[in-house]
Amino acid sequence: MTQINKFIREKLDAKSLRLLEAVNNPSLHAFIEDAVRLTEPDTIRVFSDSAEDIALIRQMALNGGGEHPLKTPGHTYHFDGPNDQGRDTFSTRYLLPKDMELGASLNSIDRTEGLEEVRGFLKGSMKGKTMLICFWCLCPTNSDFSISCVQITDSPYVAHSESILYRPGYEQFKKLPPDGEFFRFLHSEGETDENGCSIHWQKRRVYIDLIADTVYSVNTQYAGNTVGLKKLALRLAIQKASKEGWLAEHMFIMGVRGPRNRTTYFVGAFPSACGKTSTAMLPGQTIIGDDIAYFRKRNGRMYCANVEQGIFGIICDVNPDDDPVIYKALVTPGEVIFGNVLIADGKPYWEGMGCEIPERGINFQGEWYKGKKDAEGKEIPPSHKNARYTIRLSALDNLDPQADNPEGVPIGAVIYGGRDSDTLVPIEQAFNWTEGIITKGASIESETTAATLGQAGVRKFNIMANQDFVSIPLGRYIQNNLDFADGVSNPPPIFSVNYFLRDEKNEFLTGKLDKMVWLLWAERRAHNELDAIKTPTGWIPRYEDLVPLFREKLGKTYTKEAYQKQFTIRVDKLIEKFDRVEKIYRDKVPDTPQIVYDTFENVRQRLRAARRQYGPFISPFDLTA
Ligand code: GTP
Ligand code: SPV
Ligand code: MN
Repeated sequence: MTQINKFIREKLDAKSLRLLEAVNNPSLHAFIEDAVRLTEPDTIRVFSDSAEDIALIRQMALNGGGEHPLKTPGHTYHFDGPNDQGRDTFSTRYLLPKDMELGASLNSIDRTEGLEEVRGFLKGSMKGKTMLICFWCLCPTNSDFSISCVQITDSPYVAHSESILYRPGYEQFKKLPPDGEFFRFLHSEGETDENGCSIHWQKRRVYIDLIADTVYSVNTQYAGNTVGLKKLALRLAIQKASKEGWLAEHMFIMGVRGPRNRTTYFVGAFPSACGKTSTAMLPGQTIIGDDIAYFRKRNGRMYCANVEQGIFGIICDVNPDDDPVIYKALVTPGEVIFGNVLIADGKPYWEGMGCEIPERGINFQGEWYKGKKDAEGKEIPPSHKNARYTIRLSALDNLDPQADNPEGVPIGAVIYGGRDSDTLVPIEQAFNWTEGIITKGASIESETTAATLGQAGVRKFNIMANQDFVSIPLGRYIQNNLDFADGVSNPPPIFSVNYFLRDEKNEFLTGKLDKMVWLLWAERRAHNELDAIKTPTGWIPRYEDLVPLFREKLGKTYTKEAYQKQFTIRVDKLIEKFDRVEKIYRDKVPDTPQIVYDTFENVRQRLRAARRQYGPFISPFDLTA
């Protein structure tokens, strides 16, 4: 039994003391002691994995801890302040020691200076409050994927979110050797206003200490800035993975159903608010995860596991037609947290839900009525574009039976997507792993969304859709992805997808459920069951292979005109894209592997040759001929 320092003991109830004493880990105790001295809570509560403790966290969230009940049993709602509605990529920084180099494209601050600043903001931040200490696990427990974590927070909402999103980790933590590695998260919402929202959002900081596996987060509540195990842990995991030879990715994992009841596991990376959840929740398929995946190699095969056990998903345009599976889960009794939606009469409402929205209610900025304007004269929407729900995967009908397998599942195909209005076709298969990683993953550009603070709709480079979370030099990150296929006898095919292509009238060229057809086509390609059309940048579907999929799976007639518009190769746009991306590597990524430049040049040469033969727009029908 570990001796707990007297000044901490005095703040603990008997059960919490017992739980802490049972963990024999000096660095855990040192981390807690430091956090207590720094934030000065009145009381401290420690939670185990028991159902009783998990229920208590939820109860604390409802007793003034950031959540309120709704009419549907199990449903609650939470608001983040008007200036705290997305990830703050500006104030999220790596604490950079003097001898570490991350390159110009990663946001950092000198470690000594940053620690002083963030710890200054945390000083005394829990006075008069209860500190919660929770233990969770990234990925299934008892697996080579598992990483133990401790979260310290003064927000029961944050702890409750984690209890939904992550596997309990107290028992596993007890089994860690005394010098075992674990991730540490310290969060304080700071002072809050009458609505329970952080007042000092201008002093919001999320600082990542890579050498101590610790993340500090202060004066914020939005889960992307506070829930340690989500994107804060992803940043720590990418560095750990790089040292140990595995990968940590911003990816969903799903089972795609092929012919003869076959299941092929797909992983897919899309920037925030660009389609991971909507893809993983496609009707008729099964979900394993929707946001973060770890990859490991075993016996010449690639495996992946879901880091989470829940979804923190966007609740905008979720309706019975476009997202039937998600919609059903959100109107069924059970544990759901609704964040930043409109509340009226004890019910949640959001934009694009497919029914009438009340003209009054409360939302993220307080009382709301239709036509209400903000300080800048802009009309306030009823629910925020980045409003979110938090739900356990076990509440869904479409959970894959392998979701909690500690071995993970074999990776059958990889897809990379982005919000691209004018360049990429809806789906294309790369010629091989190396070209796929470089021309699909490492070349993603995507228009920004409400998931991060700042202007939306700006085209931005986003390597593997993981740009915001990469914590190693980008060149090394690409090399790690390339090397991951070493020793793999048959690496999975890599595809690019684009759900956001528009026509000259700015209308989307594809419907929201069309992605099912692209995936089912890719599933057959992964098993070498269909031929495809060769373009300068990869393989695209033949018209005749898509027609039956549209008819059988979506009950739609797929016209030649639609196909031609969607799959026309926009040669000049593609050349411009690779020019833009190459410039970023040349200007900002000094450790870019030479093969990246060579591949860009090869692909551009193929594009130029095709332009000479066919002109700047190539119809897919011309290529078949
Ligand atoms: P994060 O949770 O932020 O990582 O996002 P995500 O990648 O899981 O994004 P999600 O699937 O929730 O989609 C985000 C937005 O894209 C939603 O508002 C969807 O309605 C919209 N969306 C998804 N698929 C399509 C599509 O095929 N077409 C169009 N036009 N919009 C789509
Ligand atoms: C994202 O922004 O990619 C999300 C939501 O998945 S957050 O929790 O903010 O990271
Ligand atoms: Mn995400």
